Amino acid sequence: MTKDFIANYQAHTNIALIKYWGKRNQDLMLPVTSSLSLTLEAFYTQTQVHFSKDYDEDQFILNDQIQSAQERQKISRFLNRFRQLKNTDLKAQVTSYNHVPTAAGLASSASAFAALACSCNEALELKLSQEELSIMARFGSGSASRSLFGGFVEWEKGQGDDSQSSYAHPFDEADWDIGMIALVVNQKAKKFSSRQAMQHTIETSPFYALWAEEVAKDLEAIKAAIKARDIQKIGQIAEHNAMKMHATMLAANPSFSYFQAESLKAMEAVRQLRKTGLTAYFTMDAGPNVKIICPYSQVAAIQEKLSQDFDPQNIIVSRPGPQPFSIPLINQ
Ligand code: 2P0
Repeated sequence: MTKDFIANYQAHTNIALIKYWGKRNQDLMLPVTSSLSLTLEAFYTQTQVHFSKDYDEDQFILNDQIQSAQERQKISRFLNRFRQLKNTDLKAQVTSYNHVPTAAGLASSASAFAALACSCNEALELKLSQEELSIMARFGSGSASRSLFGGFVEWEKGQGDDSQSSYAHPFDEADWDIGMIALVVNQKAKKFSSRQAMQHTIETSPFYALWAEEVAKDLEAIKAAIKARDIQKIGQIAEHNAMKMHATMLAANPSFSYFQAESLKAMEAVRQLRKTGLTAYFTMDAGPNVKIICPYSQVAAIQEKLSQDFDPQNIIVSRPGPQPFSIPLINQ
């Protein structure tokens, strides 16, 4: 009799302080630069995978909704990599819950593919290391490679076309006074995927060549600042790095931007917070929402000030988050 293989994992999202923007090899999902992120406690995905001879085809259920054929195919391609390692053709049911508050409008592909990779590893008894799982998660979504670890995480770009050389590793546990606040300015889906946007930037932006050089410098500087627990320095470097990434998009041809009027208002609000003596710096990804890096001890004061200009429901506070962990199975 064929055995069933089942596991359920929780993985947390991460926000890059030194951004990943561009692939040197799209097929192998290899990035142009290394990047560095902070895993967040407040936002996570729980994903159960169940490989069984009872399924004729893969199924993908997200937040209790059966997903489209296109979404299912993306998951199937990801599952194929694990099936190959196990030398099995068992189909699977993937049941996933995103605990990224719907209002947050934050990307969830990082936590989603990290959780799925961990569940596949355990269900199929593959015994892959965290680094090997980071490589597997990378094939789902680049940023997912970083969600295999908690705290501050560095994703190494690796060498040449060596697919196995690019993975994440923990850099610092972030078990000190640091937090992040997500300021949600728009809940609608983004206009264009980051995957297309980063490729368009590489192909058309004259600023892109500078980007890779800047990232190398920012990465060294932020690592020193993290080791020194100098949050002001960390914030300054992260804020500048994010703006340089967005500048590459403004210089693309045709140009594009994820900035919306409310994003600019949020960035200005953060600058004003600094003028009142608070320690707060912003970063922004491939969407209009703004994230604020600050000491956790200041989140209440920052929340109170921001509540004067933004809906308190749209101000979501987080501590640094953990690496993925196993959770009880969902009743079948
Ligand atoms: C990051 N972003 O480092 C950067 C900053 C967005 C801006 O990683 O094509 O969804 O699946 O590798 O990981 C978003 O890109 O893109 C992202 P793919 P992904 O967090």
